[in-house]
Amino acid sequence: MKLDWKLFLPASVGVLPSLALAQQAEKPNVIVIMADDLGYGDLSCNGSNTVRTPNVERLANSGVRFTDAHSVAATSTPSRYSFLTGHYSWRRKDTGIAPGDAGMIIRPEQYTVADLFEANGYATCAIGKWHLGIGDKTGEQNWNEKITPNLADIGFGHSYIMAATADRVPCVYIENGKVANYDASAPIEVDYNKPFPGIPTGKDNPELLYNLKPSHGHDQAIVNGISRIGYMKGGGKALWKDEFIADSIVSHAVEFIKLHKDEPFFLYCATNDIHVPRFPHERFRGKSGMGYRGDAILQFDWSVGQLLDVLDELGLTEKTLVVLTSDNGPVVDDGYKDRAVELLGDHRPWGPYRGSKYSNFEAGTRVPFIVSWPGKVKKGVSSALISQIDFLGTMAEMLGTTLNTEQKKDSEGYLKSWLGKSKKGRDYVVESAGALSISDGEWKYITPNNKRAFNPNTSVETGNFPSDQLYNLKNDLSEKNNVAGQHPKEVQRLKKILEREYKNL
Ligand code: NG6
Ligand code: CA
Repeated sequence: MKLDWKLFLPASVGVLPSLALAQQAEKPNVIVIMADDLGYGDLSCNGSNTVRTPNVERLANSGVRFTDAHSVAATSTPSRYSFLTGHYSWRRKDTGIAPGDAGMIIRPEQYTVADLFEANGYATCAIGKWHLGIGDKTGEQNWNEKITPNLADIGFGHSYIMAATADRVPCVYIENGKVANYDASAPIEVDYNKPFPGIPTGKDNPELLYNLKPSHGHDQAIVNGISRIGYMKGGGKALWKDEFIADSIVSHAVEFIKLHKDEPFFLYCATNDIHVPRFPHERFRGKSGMGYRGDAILQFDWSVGQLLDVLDELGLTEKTLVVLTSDNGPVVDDGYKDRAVELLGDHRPWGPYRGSKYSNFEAGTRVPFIVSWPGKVKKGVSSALISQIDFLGTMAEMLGTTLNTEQKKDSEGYLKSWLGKSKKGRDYVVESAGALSISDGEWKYITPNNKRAFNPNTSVETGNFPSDQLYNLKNDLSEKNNVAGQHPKEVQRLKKILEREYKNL
């Protein structure tokens, strides 16, 4: 049963379309293409000349490409939580990188952007990487039956998802709460604590890893000749094959679009690319010259092209707002020996920025961001400071729906900026990667902490430091000079805003 979030709110604060807004409201189809770990510099439209992404370029040419857009966090679960709910993930302790058997993190009573679209008469759908848990309690799902609560309880009328990531069990797709292609002859069991007796693992049976071997971690369950995080038993014909994941996601997305071509729809299409294990289809292999990481970028670009093609084919391009972004910054070695480091050459996944995924430095959260809506956007490049936290608020603004304080919490409407009609974005963005940081576009402040500054496995500069860090992004884009000592007033000013945000004032 879908719990009604309205029941948890005082009677006076339901969704009320404001009259003035409702009159201007428009209901384009909305497609979000959420890439995984795709860096700002992984796209040719963002200036890379070491990789070609023509389909993303095609989207950028029909829309606004942002140069200062941010995810809320530098890893997937907290980033996506904020994107879909408009609440800062750092307000909750349980939004860290989720295991594949995590219980549903967004609870049915919480308002989501899918609820917003559903309430506005949209057909809603989530396809691909989820990573926000499913079922009531961590570790207690019965993967052989319908799992509840599931995405239908938070506004997604249809869903076809991977529970977490491709490197985490269970390695099956879940369609509307049930394992897709379920194979009754191979019941599924998942355990994140101990191996199943008699079932090989990457650690004990490296000879079975015929597709990819781990470089660090990822030595537990073996599926499709690749070892993963977590233990798993069974699955049979429901188990995915990594080389077909992009095709599966695209074909389900295209099917949804075709089915709902005559009504407004919201499609959250979260690609598996370019997260590890990178194991693209053979038609992309060897095509980038950078190994599977680069090939996965080409596969991502192809996926984008497929979605744009079907919109063209159905005459929906002008009626569809597309947002393309990434959940966090890039990482080169994220745990598999896929030769990404060796073959990187001159490619700079992080673009001109310092850091990467997991990092408080800019590249952790300064993500690719394109908004296209032909005829409605002012095409071009925008340096407006924007954040994914505002997706909910901005869509509500577009639809003419007034959200109450609890629903939108941290999310504001920036429709004019998102459509390229205003150069002005947010006054500041708040980001998290272990520590909290804040940037107003010129000054960036990172809170002190005692965590490690460098991860030797991933070669990530985390941006952690035991005292205040302040960078001037206008003349030090790559955050080389900590000027906190020279500018105590700026430090105090940004600290104050952060404290105010933290207390939610
Ligand atoms: C890390 C994994 C990494 C990736 C990440 C989540 C290891 C050693 N590393 O713990 O491979 O899965 O979690 O990435 O296990 S994210 O993009 O989904 O946040
Ligand atoms: Ca990610």
